[in-house]
Amino acid sequence: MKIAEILDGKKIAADIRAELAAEVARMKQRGITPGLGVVLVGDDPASHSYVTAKEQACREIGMYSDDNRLPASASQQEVLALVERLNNDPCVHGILVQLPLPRHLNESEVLLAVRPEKDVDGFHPVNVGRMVIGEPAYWPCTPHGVLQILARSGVKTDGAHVVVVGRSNIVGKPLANLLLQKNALGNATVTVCHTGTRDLGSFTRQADILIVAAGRPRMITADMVREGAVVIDVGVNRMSDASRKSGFRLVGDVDFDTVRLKASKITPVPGGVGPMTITMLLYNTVEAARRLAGAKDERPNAPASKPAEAEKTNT
Ligand code: L34
Repeated sequence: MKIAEILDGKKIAADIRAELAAEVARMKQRGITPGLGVVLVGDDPASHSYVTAKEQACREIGMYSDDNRLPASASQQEVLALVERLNNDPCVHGILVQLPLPRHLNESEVLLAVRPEKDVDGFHPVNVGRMVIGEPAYWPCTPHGVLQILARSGVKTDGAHVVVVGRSNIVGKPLANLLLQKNALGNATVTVCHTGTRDLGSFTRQADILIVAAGRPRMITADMVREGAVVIDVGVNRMSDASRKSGFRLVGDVDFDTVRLKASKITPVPGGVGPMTITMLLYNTVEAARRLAGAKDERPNAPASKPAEAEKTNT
């Protein structure tokens, strides 16, 4: 039996971060230091560790990060006031509002308050809309990271049948849309499955590329995967484990030990999609800084709206 090749997200992330570090160094010579404004509300331990990792990654490539942590009791007004300050801070080119927000807060109102040209998560409806119609926009970090893993591992999406399990606004929906687009990273035939799908396995077994973002530990078992499929596991589930110092270990949505005997390529958890999510946030923020500094960008997914235009649409 052949064992799947591991798609090393950590290594691909390190390669992209090295490219970004060089770009940041060039920008600094022109007097621009790309800056990320961070908003973290509450004390969810996973969110804290992701945000800390994002800020550390910023510093490692020479970027500036403005760290803002509010207590779980923070009011909607406090969060909105913080977002507004970051909107108006010229040192901040991108804004990250880490999700989920505590339940008493109105998440969509907060996301709508972020100026679209600083919306490096790609969650503002203006960016979502632009992405869906194929206009230049900030692509959400996890979906973009998945596309980069595929592209940089030589996995062709063109003409492939990609089955996405999960329909969240931050992963499944945008990923399905990006994969549909007629460009080098897309042009796939896309099937989206979710908790309402009957006989999930009958769909997942048809996948050339199976991408799982359902948030259910080890839900994809070997019998649900076609021999030779490429499997991307977006799940990061914390399972309690008394033998670990942290008290938990990370488990994906894919049953790695059995699926790796069936797939041709597979991402591990940890060390797969997670590090790419962080990296694409840096990428989008460097991009935002270039744009806000007036640089023209020729890349296919470069955000095109001028700050003034984008501002109009945000009112
Ligand atoms: N606004 N909220 C906003 N943007 C995002 O892009 C996110 N996401 C998701 C949750 N909320 C968000 C993240 O940042 C998930 N996510 C994320 C980021 C990083 C990692 C996982 C999820 C990550 O680095 N995972 C590591 C293991 C980390 C650990 O040890 O806990 C990995 O190797 O998978």
